[in-house]
Amino acid sequence: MANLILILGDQLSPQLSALAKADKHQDQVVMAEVYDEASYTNHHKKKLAFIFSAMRHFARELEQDGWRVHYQTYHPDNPDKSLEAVVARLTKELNPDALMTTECGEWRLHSQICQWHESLGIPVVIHPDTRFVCHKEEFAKWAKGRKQLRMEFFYREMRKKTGLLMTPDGKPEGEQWNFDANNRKKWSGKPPAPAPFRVEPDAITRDVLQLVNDHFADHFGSSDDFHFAVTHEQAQQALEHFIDFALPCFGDYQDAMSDHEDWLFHSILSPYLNTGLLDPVTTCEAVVQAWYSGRAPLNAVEGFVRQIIGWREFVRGIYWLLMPGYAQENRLGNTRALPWFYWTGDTKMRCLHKAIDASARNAYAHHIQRLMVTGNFALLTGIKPEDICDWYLAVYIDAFDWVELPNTLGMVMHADGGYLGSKPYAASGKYIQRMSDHCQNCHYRVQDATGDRACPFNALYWHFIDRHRDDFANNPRMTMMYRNWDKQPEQRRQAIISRGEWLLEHIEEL
Ligand code: FAD
Ligand code: DLZ
Repeated sequence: MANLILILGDQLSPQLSALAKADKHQDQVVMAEVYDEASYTNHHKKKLAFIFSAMRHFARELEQDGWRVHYQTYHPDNPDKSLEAVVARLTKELNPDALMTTECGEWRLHSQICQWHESLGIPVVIHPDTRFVCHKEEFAKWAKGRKQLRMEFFYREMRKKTGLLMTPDGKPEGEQWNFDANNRKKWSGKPPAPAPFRVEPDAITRDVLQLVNDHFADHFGSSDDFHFAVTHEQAQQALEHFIDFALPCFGDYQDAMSDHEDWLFHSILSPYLNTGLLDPVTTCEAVVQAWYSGRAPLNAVEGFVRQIIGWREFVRGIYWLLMPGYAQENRLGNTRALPWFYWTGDTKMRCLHKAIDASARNAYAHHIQRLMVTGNFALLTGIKPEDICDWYLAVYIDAFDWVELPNTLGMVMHADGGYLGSKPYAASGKYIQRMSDHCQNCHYRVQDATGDRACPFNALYWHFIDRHRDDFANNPRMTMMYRNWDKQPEQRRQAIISRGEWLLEHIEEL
């Protein structure tokens, strides 16, 4: 036997570099559902079901394509509880020349795999992950010597590199790089939001759902009504569904939130992009084609492309540039534990209840719910970065450390001192009122900052601004906030701070 080819649960791409280098007539693929990967966080039940089912479907596709695949299905009594144990046993049994794999998407496992040659006693060859536009080294080169890293400038480089939305003479289509200013409409129910793409579970997915319910019953969320794609073909259909039904309004309502609709006009493609069921560049190409053929406006198409070749690549670059130290960052010195209602949704704050409830049912909440509701509350109340990062890693179907950590620790918590955002995304209840209809159905009154029924976001916002004066008062993008705060009569400021103190002391009761 020649080599073992290890494929991880988020590496389900036929073009995976480790496969491209392998010989299907000699080498043997290894895939394994293992306890260690299934339990490093309290993964949502739907996330576990999605990954296991997609892994099983991919293993079957590889076999149909002529590969020999050793596949371990999950069972709590399996003696091999880690990927290393599975590979070690096969190394003893099959005596391969080497283990080949593609670089892993997170530091935890990557640093383990880098040591495996010692325990296995054979070479471990790690191929680069070619499923991203920007390689790690290229990002490091781009970042070198820059005082500040800004997504917008990185994004322009990626537009030039891919040619996406570029004219033949090298200019951005529409004569603008970024149409974000057009993407901030409130949604009032019209046009109606499309139903999300659905796949009814087949026999493999039904088996996996049973397994998850039997062995991971204590994990977060519900496995009911599982409807995610689990194959490349289905993921491609999900992309087409998005282009046909949601993309035309994606830009306009990208920042909107609704009391009645979980998915709005979002693509719900992140689980497929992050596990290899969809390729990011071909996905963007299909979306750009919709603009060229007049099926979607430029603000929607540019906004979508920016999220993928801009934000998605940018956060990955930052992750690999700054790990492992990045995960320890806590520049705002937060110490508060995550309130229990993040796990139950049991809070009178309507926007938080809705975002957490959707997360528990769907293993999904859209970006603005993550950033401006659950994220904003964690920022304002000073939750420990490790607690809130672990929550996001657990509850979302698309959550993998390389993308979750920079978004949470950097973009939301500003715990990295500003790598991901030039100012914290802190907002009062006014923002939530402007972008949603949650406040109409809330126990609290968004127009009030003090009093028992005042929206907690209001006093917490000013409390945050006040207590972090040393951190932000010199930030030019925050000057206006400090000016507004300092203009308030002393008595009012005192009342708001007292309300803020009370809220922080009674956080579990909100
Ligand atoms: P759409 O709104 O349709 O956007 C299209 C695509 O753009 C997404 O599928 C995604 O691939 C990409 N994208 C958009 N924004 C970002 C971003 N900020 N970073 C990276 N990619 C982006 N995304 C993840 O894929 N995994 C995570 O674990 C994750 N954790 C997050 C945690 C927090 C606190 C925040 C604020 C954002 C997080 N995001 C994460 C980014 C974003 O919220 C999700 O990618 C998006 O909500 C997925 O839904 P969608 O596919 O419908 O996205
Ligand atoms: C997330 C995940 C889960 C839940 N289970 C497995 C598994 O059993 N086997 C596996 O190979 N991969 C799994 N994964 C994905 C890995 O944790 C993933 O490769 C890392 O998070 C790196 O991004």
